[in-house]
Amino acid sequence: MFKLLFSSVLLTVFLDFSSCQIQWNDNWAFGCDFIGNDIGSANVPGELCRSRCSQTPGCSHFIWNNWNGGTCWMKKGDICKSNAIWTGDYNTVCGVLNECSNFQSSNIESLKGALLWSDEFDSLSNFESNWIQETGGHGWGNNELQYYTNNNENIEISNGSLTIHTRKEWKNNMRFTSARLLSARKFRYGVFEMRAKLPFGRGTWPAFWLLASKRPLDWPSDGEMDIMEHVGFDPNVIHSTIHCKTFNHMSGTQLGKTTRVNDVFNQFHLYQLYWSDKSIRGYVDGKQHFQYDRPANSDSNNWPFDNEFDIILNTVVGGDWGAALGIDENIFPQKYVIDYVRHYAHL
Ligand SMILES: [Ca+2]
Repeated sequence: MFKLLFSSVLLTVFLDFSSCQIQWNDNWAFGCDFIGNDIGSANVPGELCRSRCSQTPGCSHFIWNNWNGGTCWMKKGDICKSNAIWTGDYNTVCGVLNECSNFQSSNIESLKGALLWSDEFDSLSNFESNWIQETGGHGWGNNELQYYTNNNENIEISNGSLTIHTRKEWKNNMRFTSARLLSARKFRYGVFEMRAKLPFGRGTWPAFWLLASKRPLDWPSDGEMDIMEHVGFDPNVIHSTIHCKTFNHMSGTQLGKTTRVNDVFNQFHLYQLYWSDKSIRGYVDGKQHFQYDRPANSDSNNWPFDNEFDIILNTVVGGDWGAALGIDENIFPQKYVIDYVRHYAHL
């Protein structure tokens, strides 16, 4: 959820043009050219390009068909959608993260153990004991534009669901109101699952994430695991990301993946995370799209993920990432409808 400096994030795709197979160097592709393959059809109507992408030296034969401040979308052969990192040098292009090729997906159901905790959102008293309703409007480290309240107008428990209502209304000098829920319980490891429908529109930024419980928090060193983030200007694209001292967006090194989902607004989808002392894996609807394994030389810089974490549910309005393409003020009010949040042991 902490996002800064997205204007400097680029994706470049390296391809072996002779076979149209990606040559992988660890998680990064290399071999930069793409000749004789028509990828024009990969362009998704209505998505955005950033001219700078197509100007990257040495990589003129591909099309940047989407740039959204951290994610590009390209579809050809085994290439899917990926986060990418720009090293800061226009002449030093990076690569598409190894997402589809050579990716050994695991079955989340086979990794689920006993159900340890859940909130099915069918009881107001359970809800009130399970969640801390964080309030305030100080921008939350991201220049966010909402004031979080604990009012019924922003938080509703009804029909077995939690709804976070995000509204266009002034509150304590902030232009919007919304809600942010912090789990009362602390978690270490397991399988986390949320079934939800997301708010719609440019400027919204709903999330389901885990943040280190430690206070005072030393971010990013204490760690963050974003199970689901969605920015309204890039509809139906789900981001799963980890941050720690070694890998975080402050230095452009955060590790994450994205996946395109059919209609996150009107349909419930499952957003899932597997977290053990060896691996962190992100899933949507049971399909894995992200993995970060404990490094062989793990330390607190690259693996702060043995401590307790809190679950956070919230909808941001604006923010450095969410408002990267402005805010459509005509979309409000918006709903983030959550059927349940569950925590299982992991196998
Ligand atoms: Ca429910």
